[in-house]
Amino acid sequence: MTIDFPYKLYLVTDEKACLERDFFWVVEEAMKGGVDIVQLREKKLFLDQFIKKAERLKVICDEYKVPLIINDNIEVAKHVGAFGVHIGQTDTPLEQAREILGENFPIGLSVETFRDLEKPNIAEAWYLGVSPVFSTPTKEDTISEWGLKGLAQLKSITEKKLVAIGNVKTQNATEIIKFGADCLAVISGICSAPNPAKAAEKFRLEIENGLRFR
Ligand code: TZP
Ligand code: MG
Repeated sequence: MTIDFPYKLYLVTDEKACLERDFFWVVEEAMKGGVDIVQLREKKLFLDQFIKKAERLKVICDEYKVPLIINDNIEVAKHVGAFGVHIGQTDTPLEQAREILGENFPIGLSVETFRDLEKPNIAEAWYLGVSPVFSTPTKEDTISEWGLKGLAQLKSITEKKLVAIGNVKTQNATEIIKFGADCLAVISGICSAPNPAKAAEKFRLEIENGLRFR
């Protein structure tokens, strides 16, 4: 997998986290503020609704030239012509996803433990989601967290780009970058912010700060 991963601020969507505001407005504001990659993450929608939402989001992402990634669902990703998919350790296995999607389709993969890195075909991953870097109320079924030390260790053993997710806030963003994350993935820090565009701008600044130490 040799597709470039130059992205720095990754919005992972969650309708609930948007706090009654229009979902598409929140995502668009986030892109105006500097989000440069978006993942549609839907756990409860029926397939037809999932596809409709993905199609509408794709139009907006295309306007901003921001790649759209679909969480978990390979069929939806293919159907709407998404840029890529993101899979976790309990989703379709990477090798199977690769077989379905073909050689050059970007597939992001979450890793939760060092053991996940030993699995065959890890080389097939487009990037690694460091999941969770910190535990978070947004996702309650995680068992442990990588922490900054774990993140730094990961960085030292893999060449893959690392996307940190889990309680990533503007307050800890610089630190997470300093410890080895190449990109920050955020749900509530942007979706629930009073001003999602401003929040994204602040994240971009903090990321730039962190990169100066690398
Ligand atoms: N995977 C690991 S943590 C997480 C996901 C989807 C949730 C991140 O949400 P937040 O609100 O940015 O902590
Ligand atoms: Mg998943």
